[in-house]
Amino acid sequence: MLSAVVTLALAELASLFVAPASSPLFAVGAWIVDLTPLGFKTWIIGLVGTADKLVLFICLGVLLLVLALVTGVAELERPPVGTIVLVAVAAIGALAVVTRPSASIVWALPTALGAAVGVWVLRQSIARLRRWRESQSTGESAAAVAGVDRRSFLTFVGVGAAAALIVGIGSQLTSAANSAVVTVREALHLPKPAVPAPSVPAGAELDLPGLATYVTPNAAFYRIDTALQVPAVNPNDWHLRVVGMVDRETTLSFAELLALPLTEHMVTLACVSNEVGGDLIGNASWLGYPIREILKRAGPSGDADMVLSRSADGWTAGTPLDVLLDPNTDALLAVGMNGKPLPLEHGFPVRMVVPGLYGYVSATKWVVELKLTRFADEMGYWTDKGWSARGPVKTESRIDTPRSGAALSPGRTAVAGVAWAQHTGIDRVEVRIDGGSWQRARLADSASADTWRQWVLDWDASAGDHTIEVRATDASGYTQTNAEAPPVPDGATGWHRISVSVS
Ligand SMILES: Nc1nc2c(c(=O)[nH]1)N[C@H]1C(S)=C(S)[C@@H](COP(=O)(O)O)O[C@H]1N2
Ligand SMILES: [Mo]
Repeated sequence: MLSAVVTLALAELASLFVAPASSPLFAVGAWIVDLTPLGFKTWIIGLVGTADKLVLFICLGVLLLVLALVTGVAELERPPVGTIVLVAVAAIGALAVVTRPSASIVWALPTALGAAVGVWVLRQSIARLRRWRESQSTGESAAAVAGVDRRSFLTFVGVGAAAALIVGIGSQLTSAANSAVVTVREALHLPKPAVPAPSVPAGAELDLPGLATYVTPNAAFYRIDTALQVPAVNPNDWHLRVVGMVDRETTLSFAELLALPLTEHMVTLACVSNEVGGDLIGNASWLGYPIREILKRAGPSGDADMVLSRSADGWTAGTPLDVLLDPNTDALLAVGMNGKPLPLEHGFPVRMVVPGLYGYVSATKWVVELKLTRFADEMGYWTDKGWSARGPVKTESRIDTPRSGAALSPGRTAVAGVAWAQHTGIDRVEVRIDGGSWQRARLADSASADTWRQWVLDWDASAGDHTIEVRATDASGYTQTNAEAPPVPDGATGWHRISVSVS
């Protein structure tokens, strides 16, 4: 176990100097995610939700512990089998690293260095263990020698483990907190928008306890992505390439992007994986440049119907070209979120935000390439994994307060929540108690049709157990269906329903 920890710690340390993504632990994690059959992945995520990455690393840790035990016992009983096992496991790690998107062969160095020292530690500690065992079994020179050999082994292991843990944890903290990108982000001043967002009407925020705030603070904004390590993209090195079916390929640097007249626009972003009543949705003000203007510079071919956007870590989304070119849709290449540069986990330095489409087909974080292509020719990351190629956001509503299962006192109770139909707008929200008649809730204001709206209904709660249901109707006249569908393949449907007891 000591040599396993030493191997990993040194690989972490070396990866700070080579590339953050050259850490074998994270590369193997990403590999496992890629190789896990879809059905199993969906089942696990259904069980543990957004704790999936934590669960992955715990499983990886247990697997490594078992492999380490095998290595140690094998080296003690049948040398050099342990060494061979360690080198083989490290070789798998190195292979995982060099097959990551945009990896180079140099990325294998941290794993190789870690494994080399790991093997040395393995042999040293096993030699000491063996000496201790032999001095015990021969018994001739009495307990004194055995005591010396025992101390020699335990000191080596103890000091080695402490050093490895300090190096490993220190490297992790360094890569997380002290990375150049964090520093650059903190020093960054975003320009004022040339087209500021219309001020949020005072009536947009009902300010009720338990109700999601109209604007979601950055720190509370849901996060969904496939990145085990947040990609570190330095804005000074960032370029967006527009390629594929275009008249002329173009590139844009971060400085060029910031010099353009930026627009600010409030958009509610939603995840297709959101269950009815779920919280994978948030509303923020985004600062950015219209994607349509960037595309126009490159001159998209009339035959193209999709933009395949790609992130620094190789993730892709396929967005309908007509949505991106629509002059009435503020699809942005965003640099700011609620007045701050994008947080690292939300796509720093640049991401896409497209009103009306689920994130998996539109909201590429750490975006570095837009490729004009056709739905018939290419597909985004989730499209061959059971999700549909197109993902317009479905009209939905959610009850935030009271919470399901709440114990209430009789009398006036605010039933409140949010409803959304991005880019169409919410027209009406209705609530019914115990399957009775639908009652119209009071709608709060909103900045535009691209955001959710809060709603509230005053309910005179009587003693007993009650069911509360909600449904929304959007500006196109469509009323939410009660037919229940799971998130796969294009978003959940059904009415959000909660139970409360009043006494
Ligand atoms: N690079 C990258 N961008 C991505 C994803 C991803 O996995 N990788 N996930 C998408 C999905 S599925 C959603 S719902 C949104 C979530 O954005 P957020 O994490 O900022 O809330 O990001 C999108 N952009
Ligand atoms: Mo998503």
